[in-house]
Amino acid sequence: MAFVDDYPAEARVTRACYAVSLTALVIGGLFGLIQALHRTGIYRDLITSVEYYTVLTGHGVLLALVFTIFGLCALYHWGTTRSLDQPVRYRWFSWLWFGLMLVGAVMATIAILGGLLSEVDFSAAVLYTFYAPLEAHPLFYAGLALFVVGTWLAGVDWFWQYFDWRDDNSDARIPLQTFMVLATMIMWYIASVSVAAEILVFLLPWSLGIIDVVDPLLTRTMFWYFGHPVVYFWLLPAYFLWYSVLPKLSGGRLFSDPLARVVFVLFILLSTPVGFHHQFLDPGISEGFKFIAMTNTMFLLLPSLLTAFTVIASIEHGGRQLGGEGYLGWLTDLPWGDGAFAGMVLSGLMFAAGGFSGMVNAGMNVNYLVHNTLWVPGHFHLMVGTASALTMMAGSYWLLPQVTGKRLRFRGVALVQPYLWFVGVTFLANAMFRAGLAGVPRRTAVATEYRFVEFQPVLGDVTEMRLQMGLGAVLLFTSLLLYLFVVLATWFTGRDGSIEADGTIPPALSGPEHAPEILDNLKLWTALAIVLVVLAYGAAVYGLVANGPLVPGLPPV
Ligand code: HAS
Ligand code: CU
Repeated sequence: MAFVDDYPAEARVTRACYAVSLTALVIGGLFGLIQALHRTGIYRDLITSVEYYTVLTGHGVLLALVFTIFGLCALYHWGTTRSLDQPVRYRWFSWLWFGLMLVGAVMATIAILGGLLSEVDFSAAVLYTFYAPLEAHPLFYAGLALFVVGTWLAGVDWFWQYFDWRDDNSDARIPLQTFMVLATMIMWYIASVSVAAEILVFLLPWSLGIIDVVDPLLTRTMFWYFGHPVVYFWLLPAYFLWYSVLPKLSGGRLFSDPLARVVFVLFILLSTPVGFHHQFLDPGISEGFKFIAMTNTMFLLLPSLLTAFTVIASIEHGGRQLGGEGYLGWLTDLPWGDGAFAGMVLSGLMFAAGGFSGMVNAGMNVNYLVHNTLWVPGHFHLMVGTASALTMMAGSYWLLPQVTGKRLRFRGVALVQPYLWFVGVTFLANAMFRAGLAGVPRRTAVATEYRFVEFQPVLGDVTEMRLQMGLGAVLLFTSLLLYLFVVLATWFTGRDGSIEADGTIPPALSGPEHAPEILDNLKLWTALAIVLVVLAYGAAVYGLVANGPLVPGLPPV
């Protein structure tokens, strides 16, 4: 039986999340294209330099927050239901969190779009990092607050499913997909509490005029406490697919279930006590705290390097099942002609490049070179813009048939799409990295009037880099349209009935019986994670609030 027949209510929620995610992808993607074309200098008149910041905010909020997080909800709602074989406790509750998130996202989007309309006098050009001293209309902050509360309730929904399952399965190991969902949500609760407090205690009252001033350094610190772990809220759904679906698509089985659990436990522990690596250049936070954050960040590479090992070992196993031989011969036997497989593996390759640029960012001294330059957008277009986004797209080629009951249409287009994305992001990110090293700033509405005379790139020139970014953006947007086409065609015109995607996932080569029981002790990992957070942040935050939470620190001398 297909998922949509067994769990029609859960499939409906999953589809609704996909619909919102897709809408955000299209609008946010269009904003990205406009910006990149503006930056080429040739199409600078598309928007004014003031509108640039509104468009940039819309691009960031719609893609990094709305597209990714609704995509996560779609995936995780399906994942817990499928792996526990357990319906949600209350159907209305799923629609409650979905509704809160949707209303919140719409409110924030309206506030942002206000910046493009001369008839209204509200705006929210505060960028997707939205900390003070930039100030947005209250609608923006209220929308974000609702959105975050919605995600918390989504987590409650999945925990309830797990508790209900546990009642009938007291001795069983947590199924791997559910384990990944619960671990992600524990990390998210620990991380997002500070952004909720930042919004509700400081930014919203400030923009409503209830309080006159806020301490920019404190609100930045509260943002970045959340701002690093949020990147794993985008990444872990991709890991969820790489660990559970990709091995099957490769023709094999997951190499090791215990290693996958270790990886997710490490993310619970280490995702949060690292936020200061975004503030290496902030005055007012002592070097010692920054040094601790740098060290923790280097430890945090471990789960991703373990993932590289486990996922590639699983793919190799699949390639060998399909007849591959020799050291590298298995590579050619993999199903490169399947869009879902190709999309995930191409994402993984780009993730490796993005991860290495993350190591560069994380070095305290090297960070001074790249911070606030185009290097950083180069890094994250490989990470959230490809590892997360392209994996989610590829995953939906496999998942949509299960939640709609329709056959995937236009498989050829679904195959070209990820390769086109791969080529597009190669142009975009490579040019961004080079431009960043040449000193070209990020988040700056510079078009042709800025001559960059003081920059001397080792190779090429800045004009050529900006053109390459424009070319990359055009290819990425074209790929996005192809994706949209396949999804809409499948959803609305796909043939009913036989669903070719078989939703079962084969057991791991080394199964959960080899995983020490302690790995499933989520209470223990939560407690340890909180201890690490207190150690990394306690004294630093005390220093920021000791003179009163609304008083800015002493100016740097
Ligand atoms: Fe980052 C800035 C450090 C990961 C996103 N990051 C950002 C920003 C974003 C972002 C959006 O330390 C900008 C924020 C802003 O607007 O200011 N980042 C890191 C480090 C990691 C890292 C150390 N980042 C991510 C992920 C993101 C993301 C994941 C989104 C999803 N990042 C930084 C730092 C900054 C920063 C500084 C501040 C910069 C500044 O100055 O502003 C690590 O987690 C990366 C670990 C990854 C690896 C790669 C392992 C390789 C694998 C390959 C598997 C291969 C497969 C395919 C599956 C070590 C797992 C193979 C197939 C075959 C067949 C061969
Ligand atoms: Cu970070």
